[in-house]
Amino acid sequence: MTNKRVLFLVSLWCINCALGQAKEGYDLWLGYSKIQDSSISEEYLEIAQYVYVQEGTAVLDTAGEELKNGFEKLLGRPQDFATILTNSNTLIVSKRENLALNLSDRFTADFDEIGREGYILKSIQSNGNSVLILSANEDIGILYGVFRLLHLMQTGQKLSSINLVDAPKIDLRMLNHWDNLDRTVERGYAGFSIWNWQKLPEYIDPRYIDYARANASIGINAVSLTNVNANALVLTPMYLKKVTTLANVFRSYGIKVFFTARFSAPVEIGGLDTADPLDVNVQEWWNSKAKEIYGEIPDFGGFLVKANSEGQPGPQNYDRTHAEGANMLAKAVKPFNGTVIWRAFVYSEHDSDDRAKQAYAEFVPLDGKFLENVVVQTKNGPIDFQPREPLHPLFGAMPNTSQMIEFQITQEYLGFSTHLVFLPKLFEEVLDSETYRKEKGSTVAEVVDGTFKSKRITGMAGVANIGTDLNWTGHPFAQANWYGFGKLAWNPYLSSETIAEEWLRATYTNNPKFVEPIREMMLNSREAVVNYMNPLGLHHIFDTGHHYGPGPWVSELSRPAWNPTYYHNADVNGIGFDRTASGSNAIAQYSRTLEKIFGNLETCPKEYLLWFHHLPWDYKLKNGETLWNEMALKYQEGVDQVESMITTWKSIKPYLKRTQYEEVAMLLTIQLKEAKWWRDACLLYFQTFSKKELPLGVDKPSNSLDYFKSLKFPFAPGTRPRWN
Ligand code: BDP
Repeated sequence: MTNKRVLFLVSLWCINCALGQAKEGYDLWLGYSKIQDSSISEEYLEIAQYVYVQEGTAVLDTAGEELKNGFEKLLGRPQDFATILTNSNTLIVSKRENLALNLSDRFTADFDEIGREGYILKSIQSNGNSVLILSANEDIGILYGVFRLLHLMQTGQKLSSINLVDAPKIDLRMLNHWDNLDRTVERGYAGFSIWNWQKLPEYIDPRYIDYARANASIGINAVSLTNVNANALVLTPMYLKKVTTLANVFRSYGIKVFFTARFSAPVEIGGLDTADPLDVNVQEWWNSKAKEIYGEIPDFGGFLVKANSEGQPGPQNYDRTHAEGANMLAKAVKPFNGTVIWRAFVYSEHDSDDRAKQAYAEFVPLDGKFLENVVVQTKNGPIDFQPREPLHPLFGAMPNTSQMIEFQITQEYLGFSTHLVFLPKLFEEVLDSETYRKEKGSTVAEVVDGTFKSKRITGMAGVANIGTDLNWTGHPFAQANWYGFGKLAWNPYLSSETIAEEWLRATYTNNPKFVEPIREMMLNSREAVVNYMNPLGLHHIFDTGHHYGPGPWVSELSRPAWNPTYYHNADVNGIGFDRTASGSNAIAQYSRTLEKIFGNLETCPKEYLLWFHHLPWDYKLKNGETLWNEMALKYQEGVDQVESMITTWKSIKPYLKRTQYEEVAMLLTIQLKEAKWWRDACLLYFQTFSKKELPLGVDKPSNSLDYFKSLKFPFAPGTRPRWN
């Protein structure tokens, strides 16, 4: 072959590659590739000889279109949709009120159970025909049911004997975008914001529709569009028009729009000289702002507010409480059924008390003081979305307040969009955690879904990992975190294993030779990242500002709580944050049972050891290792786990397209490099205190501590300029 020809072929291959890659991942879990197993598609065709879909409202029409599109792709040919019921095998997609009486009466109990958003999917026999019924009380239930049906088909499930009744356990299932109006995304690692503010309201990017579809398919019913470090401009008429357009797009998918309200907006854009929540002019300003918004968006969800934390303005600027601030906004949106989501992620850099204690100290005294349409949104752990944290002590500690949980789907502290980390494993661990606020029924999931104490509003929010990247989330496996978040918000008792399996099958293939090993790899990936970043309860030892990579040595920032050294407290005597009675006594914020468990070295889970205790380097763990050795071995284990992820990924190469395979293979290479970086940098640094050799089995560091300290990343993505 001539050189020219080789060159030509190579470039052709590259172009093909690029084209393949360009599209890879955009469809998320909704690719609906044609069912290969003909016995399965024949079953589906047999069941749905006719399809009757109720039409007539925006949401029902969306459901019909989704069904058509899904059927066509999965079955490989367009399906006839009948407008009248026929006497043959039929799929009936119809609301309860539109079903024949004999059918709707048959399922009365189910209909009573599924509420506004649930659905039933049942296969029955009627006049010698088999009828598959998808029904719901409301339009949105039909849409959710359609997505479920398509998912079942996509994953090859039998429908002939299906008997399914499903409804969400949580009311507000919400994404929080930390998107700025200039389209940068705070802690975003997947490109720019998908909200094209400049071209809105006239230009409706088709992405908005695809985004809404994806969300509806996993039950997400609310989105907050803007960064919690808010810009008041979103409240101005120009931006409200843009928001209105988005709300109009999302409405057909059952999604409500919220945005963040900057507490000082009355001053910044309203011309007032105060934002004091007890000032009548301020109250009136917000009342009329709410009226203006609801005039444009009658189903506007409400405001999400970060106040008096990390420099954001809030009621405390005027010596008012969080409740007074939240209630003022709540009164403004109340006439329109709006909700105020008030964040409990509150700490002051001027407060020298343990940062882990500040939210509880601030909010518990306010229990019962918030108006009915206020929900307090609490992060899963008391510090800040670390690879592992114990549950936040606020869960179950505010029985008279609606309280929702906030997870972070974007991987600020878990390897950005480079590391493969399956977060539902983390979410599940938190949701399953016992608060012990009652004898039974007080896990975090039970607090969040209102089992613990019934609440006016229940909710779960996830900080979105979505951006303009072609595959939406940067890392293709980060899509699983968006997917899994939605699934758990719908049902917080689902297992991460089920979620991983569902996602893999919908996204890649049903082939068990692929699904089984990769499911295991996903399930282990979260523990791997904990091991190579923050083992044994270490936390917040990230490099400052951007949080990219290790920075346990950072100590020079002006406030103690901004410095990693504050969190690990390493010295020649040992390491860890003493949060027992001899230290900050943060354990006293938990129930008595948890206080005892965490406070006692005999019972404190190894995973939280250094979160709650400061221990000598040669402290003996239950497995016989010294603390120093165990820490070093854990760092090594994390690296080994990434090595074995790579081996697993190599083994499934035959089941994927080359581009799909290569993309993850390349990312795993970076993940391994960074896992080693974490191990080496942290161990070298902690070794300056422990003064001990690395135990057998731990690789020698590849570089010096000075080298690791010298690394600087001024352009790390997602950075927030002023805060660490
Ligand atoms: C931290 C982020 C910061 C956010 C803050 C928050 O580093 O960018 O503004 O949380 O949740 O995780 O308000």
